[in-house]
Amino acid sequence: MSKKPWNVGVIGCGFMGRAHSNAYRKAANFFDLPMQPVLQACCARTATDAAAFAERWGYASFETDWRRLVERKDIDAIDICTPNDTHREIALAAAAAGKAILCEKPLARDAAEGAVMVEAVERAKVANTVWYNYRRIPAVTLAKQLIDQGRLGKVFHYRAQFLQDWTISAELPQGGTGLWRLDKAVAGSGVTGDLLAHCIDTAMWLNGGIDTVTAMTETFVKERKHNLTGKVEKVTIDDACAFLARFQNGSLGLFESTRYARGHKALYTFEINGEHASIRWDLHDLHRLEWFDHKDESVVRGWRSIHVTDREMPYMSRWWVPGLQIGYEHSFVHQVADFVDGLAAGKATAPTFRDAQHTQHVCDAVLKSAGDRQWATVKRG
Ligand code: SOE
Repeated sequence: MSKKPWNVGVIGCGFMGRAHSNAYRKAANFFDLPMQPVLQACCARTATDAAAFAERWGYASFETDWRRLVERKDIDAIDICTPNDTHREIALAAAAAGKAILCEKPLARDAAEGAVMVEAVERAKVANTVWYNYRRIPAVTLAKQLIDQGRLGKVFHYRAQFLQDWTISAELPQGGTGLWRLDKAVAGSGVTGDLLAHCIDTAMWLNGGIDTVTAMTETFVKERKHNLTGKVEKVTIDDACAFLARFQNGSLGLFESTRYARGHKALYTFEINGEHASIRWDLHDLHRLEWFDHKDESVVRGWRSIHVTDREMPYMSRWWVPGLQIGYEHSFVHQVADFVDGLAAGKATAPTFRDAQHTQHVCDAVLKSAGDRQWATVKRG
């Protein structure tokens, strides 16, 4: 290996452990990275799971205690892919050990936890990022470029939805491996922190900060068997959440998320309406960006569907040839590539913990507003 190795320790071997491992393996094959990501160690609770994951993904070693992994001298970066209630403790230990930290979204269960994490990484001066991966889908990055070029003009409306349908059955239990997202003690919230956090991150990246919100939430199934206690317990997460927002640039936001939209598995969509043009994106068709430009000649004016595969488009010169699209997994590869480039250049890679903390503040305001049935102001910092 001619490049300097960059040794990664991944904690958590579930869905995101797989998505990130795949990204570390591929990033240097497709991008000219200044360092070579190395799958140095993974960590799961049991030796059987950790060994199987290490074998499948090609990790050099494994641990069953994340503290041991964080203390290891041969690890440069810690990747936190565990449930939300563990993010804070692992991040604090990793910062104290001087490791770079890549944390799965949301940063924390709430802004109070997030604040401690931001303080820890900034005090330790360790590189940090949060995996809000949708920013790095080429069509979404292209939307950012078009907006930053001023092509939309003044923005009036921002609309986003993230719809799923996997918790409709009342027989589905809550808690434990695979279902911790339904357990408020572990997840912090329901769709607000899990799904709307993505929408909020993208929205503030594309359209700037949010000042105030008014929200409503609902928990449709009130009780579920808890996998850890075996008892039927109250469900305290939000199954669905909708909110209105006022952006700092004067535009109006409309956000909706639910796990009860029968027929939708992961329908993340956003639409932005500006003075001159509009943009629309849909995760189910993620390689396309819909674009309407009022400057077009009226007889041919209409929504066009841009197939985001040309070499001039974000990230695409690294992949195949024009016309051949990429998908969900590549957003993670892009984040690894950007993070390693940033590390070598001594630059932060967004979204940092501090960026992600802005999203925590919006989520907190949304949940407060729903509880109080009143508008809530989003805290800063
Ligand atoms: C939930 O089903 C989930 O996996 C989220 O946790 C992810 O962040 C989202 O990208 C897809 O849906």
